[in-house]
Amino acid sequence: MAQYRTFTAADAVEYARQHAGLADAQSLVDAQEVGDGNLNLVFRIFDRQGVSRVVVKQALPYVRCVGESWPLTLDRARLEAETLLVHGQHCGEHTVKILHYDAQLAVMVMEDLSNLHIWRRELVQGHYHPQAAAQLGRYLAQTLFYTSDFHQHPHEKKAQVARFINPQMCEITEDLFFNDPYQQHQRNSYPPALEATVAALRDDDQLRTAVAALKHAFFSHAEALLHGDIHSGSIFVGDGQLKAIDAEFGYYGPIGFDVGTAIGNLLLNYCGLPGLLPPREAADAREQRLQDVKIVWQQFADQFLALVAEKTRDYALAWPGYAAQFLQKVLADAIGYCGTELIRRTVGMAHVADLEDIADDAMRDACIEQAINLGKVLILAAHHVENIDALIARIRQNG
Ligand code: SR1
Ligand code: MG
Repeated sequence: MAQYRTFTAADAVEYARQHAGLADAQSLVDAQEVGDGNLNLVFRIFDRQGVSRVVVKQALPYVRCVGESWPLTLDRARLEAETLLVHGQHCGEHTVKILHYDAQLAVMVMEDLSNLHIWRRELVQGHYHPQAAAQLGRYLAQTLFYTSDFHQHPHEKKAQVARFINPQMCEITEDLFFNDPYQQHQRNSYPPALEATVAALRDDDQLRTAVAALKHAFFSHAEALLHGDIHSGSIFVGDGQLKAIDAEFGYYGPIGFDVGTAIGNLLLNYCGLPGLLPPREAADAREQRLQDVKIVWQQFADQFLALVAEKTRDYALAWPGYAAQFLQKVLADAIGYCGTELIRRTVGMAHVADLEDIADDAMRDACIEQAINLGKVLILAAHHVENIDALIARIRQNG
């Protein structure tokens, strides 16, 4: 069994030659490290013609963007590969293909997606991909239904919950989403001009109670195998396609967390657009984002309900009307988690280009403040929003 070592570019090429399953494996000659996320090494592997053929991703034993002072489990590579393999079984068209993985080396070989684009970069540049929202809704419905109690046998479900226990990665989310932004913490980072806005989060009793409930559900509601970090930087789009990547935060958690994270990142873009694009284009793109939010939810909910009607195996959960009631709870959860994503991406340590790329300081601060305030409104209103149209109306009122 190979012992862990950090890959060089040459190691990555050799590994891809051995494990990518390519008929012309020896034509792989070069690697470029392209990882721009917070955690891992990512190599694109090229053949003699300079064509990018596969991707080799390796987990480092620490958080890349911080360094060795923040150690992090290598088991996240296994969890990522296995989450993507399960999601690929249930929604192959929207999940990156894993060709090989090795838990000891914390490495995986994946299909090359360089014909597609990271969705966040497209949204920041004002490039619209009209198919993406519906496809994301489908990915969420398929992966979350088939791994839930609506479909899995109770014994199998419990075995899967155990297989995907992911304490260290969950702890990052538990801290970054639900703790840091609501206290003074050295990891936080936000414009000094917004000190009063951020201090108000710490002092808001109703908000803190609602955030506690969201964290409690994140700890304890093992509803389905989540992606766990399904933001627009974890999604490739283009050519009429959408593919989810980067599932190292995968675990059994509340379905609304994935739905809320996805919607939250569309709303981060919505908040940033006035600072990213000229006024007219920004206004049009903001309307598109609101439509995207609506489509993600509707596709998710319609397809989840259809799957329940057709394929639910559990006698009690198949009772007519139960699934609709459950989805009402998922909507409330999703709105709450969406709010926490808006706040943690603006006040906490991990920021997004949708706001950071705004060149004008005053405009950037104004957009960030809007995102914080919208996040707060959504967390507080989550249980009082009846349906997706009411959610869109709330967003319009507050943004
Ligand atoms: C320390 S990791 C910070 C963030 O980066 C990842 O992409 C996750 O979103 C995590 O919360
Ligand atoms: Mg990631």
